Amino acid sequence: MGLKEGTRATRLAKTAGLVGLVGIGATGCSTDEVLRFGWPVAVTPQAERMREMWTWSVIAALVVGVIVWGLILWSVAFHRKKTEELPRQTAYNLPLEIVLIVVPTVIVAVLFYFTAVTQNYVTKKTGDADVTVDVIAFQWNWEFQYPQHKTSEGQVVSTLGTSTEIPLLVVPEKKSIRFNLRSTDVIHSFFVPEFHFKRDVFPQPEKNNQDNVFEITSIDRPGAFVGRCAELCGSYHSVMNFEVRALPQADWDRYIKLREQTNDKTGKPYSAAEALAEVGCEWCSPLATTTTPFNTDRTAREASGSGRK
Ligand SMILES: [Cu+2]
Repeated sequence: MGLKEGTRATRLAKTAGLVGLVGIGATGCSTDEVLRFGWPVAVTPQAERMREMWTWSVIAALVVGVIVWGLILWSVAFHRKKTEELPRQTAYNLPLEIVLIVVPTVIVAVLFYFTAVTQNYVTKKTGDADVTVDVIAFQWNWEFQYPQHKTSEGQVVSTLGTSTEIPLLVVPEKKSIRFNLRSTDVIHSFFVPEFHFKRDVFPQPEKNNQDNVFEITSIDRPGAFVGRCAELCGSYHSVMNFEVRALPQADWDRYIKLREQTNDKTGKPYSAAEALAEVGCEWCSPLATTTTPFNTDRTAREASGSGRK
């Protein structure tokens, strides 16, 4: 490489570095945000493990990407056709070919190992979670039943969404929760972005040989999070939303106790909204606030999720 080519390479590297820095700086993202590569902040240990796996996978992909882009740019910049003479040929280069087989195989094996380990952790079931929620999905809404709790009328405590009211999935923070999923019609999908997890909700899961149970070991902080149906399920799929309210332990205890009692004002068991209003923490609004049928505004959702840290 001549002197002229050397200075040209330095200049090219400097420009590329500058463009990269400006590019990253212009996004206005914090280091933490950059390392999440677009994912929301995790609120369960399972979600955090998946986020770590995601971050390292993207870094591995970027390392491979940078090497490939570098080689392409290097060839484009310094190995353009100069003469009619054929450049040195490297076909049938056995050591090189071995490297090109071994390196990708190692990369795939490492990714496979960490995927399997993470997946086993995320789908692990203990069978003795603190709280059990039966999730019933139907066109186009959700019902959340708490089989461990009965109302004053002897029925299972349940929260049912309607065409005018988005259902609230109220759960305690820092407790393990078991979700049993079931659909009464077509296939839906239970998705809370902050859990980094979705699971299809099948009709007759036993008959369809589907694992309809998953557990989270904790929701790490109190907060309000949005939930969605993530499987196209018909005309009003896009409005099939719910919201999660993770309550501090004392608030949860009061909430679930209220739901087992009769509301003197109505003469009926407390509804989810009535019980939440009675518990009265200012951030856990008794009605859906961030999920309205056609509101897809992501900033509104984040404002709610960061309501309390
Ligand atoms: Cu659905």
